[in-house]
Amino acid sequence: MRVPLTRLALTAVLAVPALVACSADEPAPAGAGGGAAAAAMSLDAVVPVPAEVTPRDGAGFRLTADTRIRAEEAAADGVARQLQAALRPSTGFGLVIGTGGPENAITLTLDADRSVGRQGYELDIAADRVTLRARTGAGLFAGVQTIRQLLPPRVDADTLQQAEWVLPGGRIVDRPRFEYRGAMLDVARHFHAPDEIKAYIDLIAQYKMNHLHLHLSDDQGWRIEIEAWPELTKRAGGAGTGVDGEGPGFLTKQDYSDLVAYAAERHVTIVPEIDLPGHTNAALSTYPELNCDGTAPAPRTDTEVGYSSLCVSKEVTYRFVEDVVKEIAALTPGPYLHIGGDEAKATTDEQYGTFMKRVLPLVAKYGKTPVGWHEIAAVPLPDDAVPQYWGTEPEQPDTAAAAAAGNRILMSPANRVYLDMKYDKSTELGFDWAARIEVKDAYDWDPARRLAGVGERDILGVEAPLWSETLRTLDDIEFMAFPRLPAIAELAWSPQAERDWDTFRGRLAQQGPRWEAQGVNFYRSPQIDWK
Ligand code: NGO
Repeated sequence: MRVPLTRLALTAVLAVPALVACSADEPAPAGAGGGAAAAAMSLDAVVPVPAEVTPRDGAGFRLTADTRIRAEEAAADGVARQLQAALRPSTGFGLVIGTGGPENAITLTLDADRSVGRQGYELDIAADRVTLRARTGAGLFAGVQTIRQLLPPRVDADTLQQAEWVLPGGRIVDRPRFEYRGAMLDVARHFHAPDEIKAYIDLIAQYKMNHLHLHLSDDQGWRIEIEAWPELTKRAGGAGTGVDGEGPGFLTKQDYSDLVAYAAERHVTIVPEIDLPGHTNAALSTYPELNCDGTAPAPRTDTEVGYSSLCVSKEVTYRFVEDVVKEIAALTPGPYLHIGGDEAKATTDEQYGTFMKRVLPLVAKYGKTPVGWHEIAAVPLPDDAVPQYWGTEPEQPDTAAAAAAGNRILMSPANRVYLDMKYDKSTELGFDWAARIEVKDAYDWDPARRLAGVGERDILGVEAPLWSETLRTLDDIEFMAFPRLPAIAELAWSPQAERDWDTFRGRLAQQGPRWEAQGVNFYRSPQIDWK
């Protein structure tokens, strides 16, 4: 059942004093139950579960009005400000960023042991100080997400809260299993405005996801400004272009660059996708010359797939694709450019091969690494190309052959990680063509044992796509993503040996009050004992 909770309503609920369980000068013992504000979290309450957790008996670290944040290197400054901004509204503490001694301070420093790698961190929580070490800003940012989760859930409220702000004592050493942990948002079927995309970036980043793939074009709409082909967004981004005529809109280049910068501050890389050569009715209906017969088809807002294709035999097709790739590559500091390639059923295998043979090198020409849905593995691939497996079967020979040839694979098996699949038969939103996916289905599998011929070392990462045929609002997005997205984030970050459905259920339950504090609309799965 859908539980509609607006941000506003939740903020109001959280501000009610009756929910404040303990007085400010009477610290509650760590680990005690009771009021949401009373107990310190336990050191292993984190999602994704860290690689190594060593609790320490005795007092944790108590944040007070005098606690400072220290950034030992200039490069740690930005993350220090993010930590300050995350904790200030709810604690009401100034958390001044400065130098001075390490006592009663949270120190951020870039001198971590090499073993944490570029994305990992070490967190030491003692009674008199907290030390977060990493080798990069990304590692510090990941550690800050852990610190947030080790404070009482109401720390995530944006209004002043009364609570004991105690971090449990101990040490965490953490690093990701896979370097690429992603979410995908389809802004083509229904456009989602920059503010909604930013909200989603914040939500995924707190679970240490570091890529957001934007599906920018499809049969229904074209959602990114291309200067050389200006009618694309004028017509195919305009009124009536979302599924069922709802959800029109597009990103200007400025919007897109703002999103890229916003994401980068949160150590999230945007991966743009232009779906080619199929899923292109929006372009075909805008520019007649892209059709083999020179006639533009009517725009379409239904949810059929597999009927459209750019004309593979015309030169203008490759001028079009090159212009698009060039302009998008210029907006994209990240390494990847996704060229779709799925469900090109209106194209013969030979035409598909001809098309990809010309388009894959264009991505390289503009300095990017091509990603494509796994159908691209049917053609000869450059060494660095990344097929994204979205099937439901345990075998996909082309993808296995690509892995054997050294290409890295992005794992998105639709019956495990498609966030647009219904949870159960009562879910109003979404589809069920691949499966109904309850939280346990999303969590309880191993990416390295999912696809024949694709093992741990062949996998670049895991990505959770959210297609938007049935989604209208940010509330809809949140409802389909939570709680499955954190489950998939853990699958992609945590060592397989540390993952366990039973302990995950307990840790996930503790995220519920956090989402309530944040105003996130989530599915209260009956598989989880929500507090
Ligand atoms: C498929 C299809 C998309 C749909 C989605 C819906 C891929 C890669 N192509 O996934 O066009 O939106 O399913 O679940």
